[in-house]
Amino acid sequence: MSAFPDIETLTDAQSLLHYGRDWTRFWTPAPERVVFPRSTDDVVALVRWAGSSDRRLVPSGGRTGLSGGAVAPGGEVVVSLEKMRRQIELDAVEPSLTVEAGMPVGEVQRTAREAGLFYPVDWAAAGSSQVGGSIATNAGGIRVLRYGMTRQWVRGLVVVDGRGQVLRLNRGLVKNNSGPDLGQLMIGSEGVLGIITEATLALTRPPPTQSVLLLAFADLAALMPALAALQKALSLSAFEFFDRRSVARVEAHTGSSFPLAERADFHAVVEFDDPDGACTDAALQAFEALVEAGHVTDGILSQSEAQAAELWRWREAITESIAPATPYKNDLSVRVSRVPGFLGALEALIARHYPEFEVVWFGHIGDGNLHMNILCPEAMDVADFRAACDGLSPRVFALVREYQGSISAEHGVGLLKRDYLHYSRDAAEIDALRGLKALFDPEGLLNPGKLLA
Ligand code: 2HG
Ligand code: ZN
Repeated sequence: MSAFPDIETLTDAQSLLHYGRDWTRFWTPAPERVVFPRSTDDVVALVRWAGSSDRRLVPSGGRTGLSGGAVAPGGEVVVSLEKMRRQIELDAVEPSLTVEAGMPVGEVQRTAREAGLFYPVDWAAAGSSQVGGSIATNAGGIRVLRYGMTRQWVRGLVVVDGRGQVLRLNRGLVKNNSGPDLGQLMIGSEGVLGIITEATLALTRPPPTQSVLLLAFADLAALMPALAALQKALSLSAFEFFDRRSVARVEAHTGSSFPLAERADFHAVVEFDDPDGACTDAALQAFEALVEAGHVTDGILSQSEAQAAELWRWREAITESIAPATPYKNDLSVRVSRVPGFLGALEALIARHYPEFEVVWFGHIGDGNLHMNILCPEAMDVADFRAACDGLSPRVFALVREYQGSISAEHGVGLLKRDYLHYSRDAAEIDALRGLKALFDPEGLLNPGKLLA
């Protein structure tokens, strides 16, 4: 057994609780200790120590995950990257930014902005999430419609795998066709193959001023024709929908009142390029055409950046507004055009089997990604609620399979979805994933129990 390396460590109960969990609340955190490496070499030393002393490591970023991917429920050692948050290089020509993995994504966005550039991957928790975690979970967010997911923006990675090897992957290159891209394998691997310690992220030019339309739809079927029409008329950066219950929850939580006179079953926040108001007329025409076609019943167009931000709040504040009701989250995807049929089928399923459940629907409908949050009834014990939802999950995932979708569009598999992976990945794929695990982490030191059983 090798000696524990000289690395800052915490073992007090409060730290174990704080660093031992993410935003999920279904598992009790019970790590042995929390360690704070300051370099890639420190991480190598930790992996080697874990191998020789029968310890398991849970890589930990901002812990804003929603699938239990960063939870340490079984005496693991939490490896927090938060002390590794240095900027390594800003290259304004490429343009790209190389940072240590513990830098918050919000700081990447700010650094890019200050250099007259833009890091476009964005989601409500971006400010507190960290680069390493966002890559390990291939974070998506609200502008995937235009910019894609984190995967598209990673130009290079430094990873310490479960053998204690340092992999320097792609080294910031734009073009590199020298065989399969191992960096892409690490993206979305949820810390089971390696611990990301550095990343080179591509940046882009900032978009022009954005305007926002808040729309109320006549019915579910209206969503797709509206998306198609708006995509034709405008250059969209987001098309985010939410239902009537989302509005009620945000109103109750924030105390604001919904700005549309007409409250519908389904709404969307639609963001588009509008440099100096040049696209305002096109937006209004598209809106009127949608009203005439009977798809849209009401709407508002933002008149200022401040108002655009206010309209966005109706979408962005949903997660925090429903959090007190211990939501059981499902983050599902199907092909974009199949969303209305899929949502209708899910609603029918829940109404039939669990009529007492309140389900809040919202998500990135322009990407085919639905967030289905089942709220715990006030009178119900959380453990009973969890058990009931676990009973529902196989039925939900059977529908996902029928629609050839994914059981996790963006939140990852973690502990929450691990036992359901086979609903959206077939046996041959899961077998290949196990092969990768055996290759990069033969002793199973990294993030045990996540993604793969
Ligand atoms: C979002 O889209 C996040 O706001 C969170 O992915 C979704 O709370 C959720 O279910
Ligand atoms: Zn989301």
